[in-house]
Amino acid sequence: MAGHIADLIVELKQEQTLEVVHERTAAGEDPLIVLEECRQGMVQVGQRFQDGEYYLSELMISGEIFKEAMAILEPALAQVRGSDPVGTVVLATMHGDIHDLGKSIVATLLRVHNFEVHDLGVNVEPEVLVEKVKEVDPDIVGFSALITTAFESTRRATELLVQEGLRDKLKIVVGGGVTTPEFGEYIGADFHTLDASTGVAYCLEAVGEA
Ligand code: B12
Repeated sequence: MAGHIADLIVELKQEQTLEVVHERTAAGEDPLIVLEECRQGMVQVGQRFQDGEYYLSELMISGEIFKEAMAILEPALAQVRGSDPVGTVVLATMHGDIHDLGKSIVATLLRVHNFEVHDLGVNVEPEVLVEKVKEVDPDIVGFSALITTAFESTRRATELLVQEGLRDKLKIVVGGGVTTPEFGEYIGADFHTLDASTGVAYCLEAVGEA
């Protein structure tokens, strides 16, 4: 039933959500459709939080449900992938920011489109990101930012990439609820979006796959 999973996530029904995700995936349904319904559920939870209807505890529970649903979907998503990676992406949420749901969606979609993804997680120090870039030589660095206090560490990371002579070898993409095109310009990103699919389309174009 369309929208069913989104409703279950909004109602914080953990067991039922995971059961439905499992059943629909096992029945051979396109995992991207199931993923999209989970994403919609999270968007609605975010809306309720902003409307003052939900509090942090509800956010945390829904975040857990979302992550567990992604873990169930992962094997099915792996099957829709090809074998040779089309490019390499380093993803991070920088120091001061622990939000990672949007980044996880981006990581999943990039993997579905056959990118090799190095997800450094949350609260990442700029130096750690730069070390990873040196190690894996990515085509793209993706930043996720959900809280304004992490804006400076995100900018610092791009400054460090410039200082280390790494900036010209890659594209920088940024997304996340509180970001704007102006923030993208502020940190010197090549592309800004609030939509994971648009971000993936840009990455495919950047590696000549679009
Ligand atoms: C869920 C949530 C949480 C959860 C996070 C769980 C987790 N594991 O991530 C919890 C409860 C832990 C949490 C904690 C806090 N939160 Co909070 N949280 C949210 C909330 C409601 C939703 C965020 C979310 O996950 N949205 C759903 C995802 C799917 O959307 P998204 O991240 O935007 O991602 C999409 C796109 O932007 C894009 N995208 C994202 N990243 C990237 C990266 C790339 C490269 C690309 C291409 C695309 C892309 O793709 C995604 C899908 O399309 C937002 C409100 C909101 N409306 O954004 C507040 C919000 C972000 N939180 C906020 C705050 C203040 C906090 C706390 C400080 C609260 C507190 N008082 O303790 C702490 C943060 C501590 C910290 N240092 O980070 C504020 C930030 C305000 C600001 N201007 O800075 C917000 C905006 C709420 C508000 N209106 O006040 N939060």
